[in-house]
Amino acid sequence: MGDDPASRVYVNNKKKACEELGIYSEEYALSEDTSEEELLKLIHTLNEKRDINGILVQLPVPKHINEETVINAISPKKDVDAFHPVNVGKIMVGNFDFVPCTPAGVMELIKESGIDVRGKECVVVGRSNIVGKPQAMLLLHQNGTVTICHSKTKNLKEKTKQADILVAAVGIPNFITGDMIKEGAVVIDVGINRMADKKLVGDVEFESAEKVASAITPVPGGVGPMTIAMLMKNTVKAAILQHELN
Ligand code: L34
Repeated sequence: MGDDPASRVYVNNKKKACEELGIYSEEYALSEDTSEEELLKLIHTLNEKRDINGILVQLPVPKHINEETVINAISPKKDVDAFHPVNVGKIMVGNFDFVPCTPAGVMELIKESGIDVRGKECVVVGRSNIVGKPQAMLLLHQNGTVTICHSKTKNLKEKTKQADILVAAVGIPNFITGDMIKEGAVVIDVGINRMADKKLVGDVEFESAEKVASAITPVPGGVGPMTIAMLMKNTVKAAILQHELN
């Protein structure tokens, strides 16, 4: 909804990924002033449509829309973002169908890099419902020792310095600097901050961080594309599950 330029880029990337994979997709670009009622009506229609297996409302939504109401309206079976409370609960329990795309992408990067999470000190900076909280849970499921830090955390540097695996998801450009990172740590940068000159910058100051990290993700070209890959994975899974259930 609306015309957030970042959302435009992300949604276009998602549509492109669908095309490349042969996943049928529909976009409903609703104007900024669309009512919540209208949005909910559309979601209900899509919930019932048999040829639609996944539904995603790109966030953020305009201020007059209650994000929670919208998320709750999506059928948990089609909730490829895994934002619905039913899916959030399943993630907490550890028996889940869908994994939220960004944290799932982070886990995939860790796995593909041959990094074992078991017993490692994992520090997640940021506690959003979309990234920080589910990220901590996924790391915990892999037997990491997880600390969640946020804006009220005291002595943040002391905490981040402990991390074998550091995930930055605060949304503040260059917030994590090299001096906050332990030698040899794995640093994963979830932040995508658009600077005045249009340049994309992560939450990690790459130049100082790469000198101490054993592995680090860039922005752009790091977690962002993984988010999209995981959305595709969830969508295929949704289709399989729905065909088995129907
Ligand atoms: N409902 N809302 C819902 N689901 C999501 O999973 C998202 N998210 C976040 C914002 N709102 C959402 C995304 O899709 C962030 N996000 C996202 C998706 C794709 C990319 C970044 C964030 C991405 O493609 N990043 C590219 C560069 C993009 C650019 O040029 O701006 C990269 O290389 O990081």
